[in-house]
Amino acid sequence: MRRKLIAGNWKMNGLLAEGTALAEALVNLQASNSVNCDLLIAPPATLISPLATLLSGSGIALGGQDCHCEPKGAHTGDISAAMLADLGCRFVIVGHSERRNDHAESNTVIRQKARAAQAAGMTPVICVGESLEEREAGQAEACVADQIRGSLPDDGEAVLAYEPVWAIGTGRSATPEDVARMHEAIRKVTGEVRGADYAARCRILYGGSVKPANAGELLQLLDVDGALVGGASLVAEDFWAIAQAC
Ligand code: G2H
Repeated sequence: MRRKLIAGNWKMNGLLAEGTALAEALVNLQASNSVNCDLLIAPPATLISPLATLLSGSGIALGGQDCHCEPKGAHTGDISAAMLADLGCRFVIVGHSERRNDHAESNTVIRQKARAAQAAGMTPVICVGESLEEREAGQAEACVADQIRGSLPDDGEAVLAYEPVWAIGTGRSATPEDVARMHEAIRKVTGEVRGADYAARCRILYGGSVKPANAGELLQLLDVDGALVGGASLVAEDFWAIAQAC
């Protein structure tokens, strides 16, 4: 049985005061309500240390939004997986489409980052998803299958996140039928790459304009094991409502 994971990807949002206030609001919500899922927050790197203190003992896990593939060295501006783990991160997002596009990250680099995360004792959340052009050309499943074959490590734990690029931050979520079909395809490819046992236990999240209004119908789909939430994770009550939809 796969326990659902609701992950908040804060992206490049949150100065110290607002980020800590948001985390405090979530801790307070969690203290007075229970949810039937695991919770994860991936704040900007500048907020990881203060949030590690705030979230300590809360049951809300902390994650990074990216890591370098090398363990250390001359990589100005980058953060290693070990640095994230050292601050208490248990997860790190790799291969988000904003990184693939803004930083020209290839599947090969994303796999190296995922391996670096595993070596540091964290679980990578590996993002995949097709562009609008690829979907309109009927290439969505082939594109996502290529991304999985190219970026999923050969062993070790990983979470997968299907995020169709055209649904990210646009307010336009994929339909439940689109999501159900793609998640089934992702589990099939994962089985081809890693075997049936691993595919059966691998959590596959959906991301792309998840909000309280659509979380219920997405999260009840058979192969949807949680959500990677961007914009709605910046409002404590909305993030909480999505978690309560599990
Ligand atoms: C997709 C998602 C979180 P949003 O990027 O990773 O963001 O929910 O704002 O579409």
